[in-house]
Amino acid sequence: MIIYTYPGTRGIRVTWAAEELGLSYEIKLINLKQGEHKSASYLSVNPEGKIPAVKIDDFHMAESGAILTYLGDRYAKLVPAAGSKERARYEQVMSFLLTELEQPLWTIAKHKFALPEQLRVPDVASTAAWEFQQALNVFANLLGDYDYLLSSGFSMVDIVASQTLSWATGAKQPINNPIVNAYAERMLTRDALKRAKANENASIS
Ligand SMILES: N[C@@H](CCC(=O)N[C@@H](CS)C(=O)NCC(=O)O)C(=O)O
Repeated sequence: MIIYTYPGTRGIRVTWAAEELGLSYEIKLINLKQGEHKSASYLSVNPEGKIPAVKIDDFHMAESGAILTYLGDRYAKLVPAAGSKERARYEQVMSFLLTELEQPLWTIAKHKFALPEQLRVPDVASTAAWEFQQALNVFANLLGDYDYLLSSGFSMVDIVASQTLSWATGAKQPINNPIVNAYAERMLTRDALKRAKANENASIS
C-alpha cells in the first residue's frame, strides 16, 4: 500500500491505522506547504486535491474515515462485522466524528490559514468554537466512562476521535472533561501511533 500523506495532517489517521493492522506500506510525501496536493500528478491520485489518499492493489482511495473502514473490513480487524449491532454503532460514531466533532475545527483552520486570504472570515471562529463545545459534550456522552468508543475494544473510530481531540488541543480549543482527556491521552500514547509519526517524519528528511 502507498500512503499519500504529510506530517501534521489527517494523513496520520491512515498511517496509524496501517501500523495498528501491522501492514507494510510506503509513504509518499505530498508537500502541502509547497502546494503538491494541487499538482496534476496528485490530482490523478485524489481529484479532491487533499490528503490523505492511498493506493491499494490497482486503485486509489481518498477520505480518511472511509479508508480506515475499508482497511478494517479488508483485514477483518478494528472494524465490527458488517451488519452487526456493533457496526451500527461504529458507523454512527464515525459519521458523528467526521461531520460534527471535526467540522468546527476545520472551519476554524480554514478561516485562519487554509483558505485563500480573501475568502477568510475570521469572525466565524467564535461560532465554530461554540459548535465544537456542543459536539464535545455529545462525544463525552458517547464515550461515557468506557475505555474505548466501542464495547468490543479499540477500533478505527478511536483513531479518528483521538486524532481530532489532539487537533482541538493544537487549535487551543479547551477540553475540560477529565474522562475525555484521559481517553485521548491513552489513545495518543499507543505505540502504533509513535511508529506512524516517526515514519512520516522520517519521510520528510
Ligand atoms: N474529508 C477529508 C479531508 C481531507 C483534508 O481536508 N485534508 C487536508 C489536510 S488535513 C488537506 O489536504 N488540505 C488541503 C486543502 O484543503 O487544500 C478526509 O478526512 O480525508
